[in-house]
Amino acid sequence: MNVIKQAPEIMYKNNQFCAGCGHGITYRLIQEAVEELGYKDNHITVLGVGCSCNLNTLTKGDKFQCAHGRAAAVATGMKHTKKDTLIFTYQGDGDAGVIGIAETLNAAYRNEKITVITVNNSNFGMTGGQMSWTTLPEQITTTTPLGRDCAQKGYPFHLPEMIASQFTHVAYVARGAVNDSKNIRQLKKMIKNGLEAQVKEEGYSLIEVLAPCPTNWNLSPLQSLEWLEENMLKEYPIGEFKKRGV
Ligand SMILES: Cc1ncc(C[n+]2csc(CCOP(=O)(O)OP(=O)(O)O)c2C)c(N)n1
Ligand code: SF4
Repeated sequence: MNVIKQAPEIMYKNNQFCAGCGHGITYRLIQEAVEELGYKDNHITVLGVGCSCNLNTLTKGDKFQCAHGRAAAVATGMKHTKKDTLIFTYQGDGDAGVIGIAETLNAAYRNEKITVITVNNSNFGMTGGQMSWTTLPEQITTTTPLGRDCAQKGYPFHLPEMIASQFTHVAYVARGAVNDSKNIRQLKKMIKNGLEAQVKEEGYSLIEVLAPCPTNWNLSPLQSLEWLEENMLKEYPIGEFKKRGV
């Protein structure tokens, strides 16, 4: 039988994500883009803390596990010493936004030639589904059991829009989603664009990925995709907020 398509060589075939989790498909797209750009043996995944840590057992490629929130600073240091290596962070929304916002913004402000990839599943997945800045209004989490009351607990946070509007010199900013095949194909292009912007030394790039977390949403994998489409896509529109070369 002819092989039409297979997982990137540098991925292990097993993973430790929950059924229906969006992390696995996201990281597969990243690794496909890395291989297509010719960086299979010359890249470093800079890992945040959260369910993203499961990548420690998912990829054979080089990776570095940071303290919570510090990935953009670590990636910056790496890039300054290894200019020819493709260096990207892989972080949750809690990691890149809530706890790591200083690092994420400082790297964008300086237009560091790194790529930040952050998975927005609207909660702190690894620690049991607590509220994140990205939690939707009225969304039930373990720390908002009656639903997020924004007047008391703040409003949803839009990281790509913030970076693109405040740091207009950065190279590329986008938000994609993994809820259906059309969006998955579009996300792959976004990820490749962001990584290519780094390869061509255009500057900082950031891609946010809307992804399901069935375990903490208390939904089945299928219901999670529907919930993402009906709720998250409205609050967090997908698209390119800073295109390359503009
Ligand atoms: C300094 C510090 N504070 C808190 C924690 C606990 N902690 C571990 S993962 C996590 C949240 C991760 O959420 P997110 O970044 O959204 O990733 P997800 O697990 O949802 O993919 C927290 C608060 C920690 N490890 N270190
Ligand atoms: S808790 Fe959520 S984010 Fe973490 S592996 Fe499970 S589904 Fe994925």
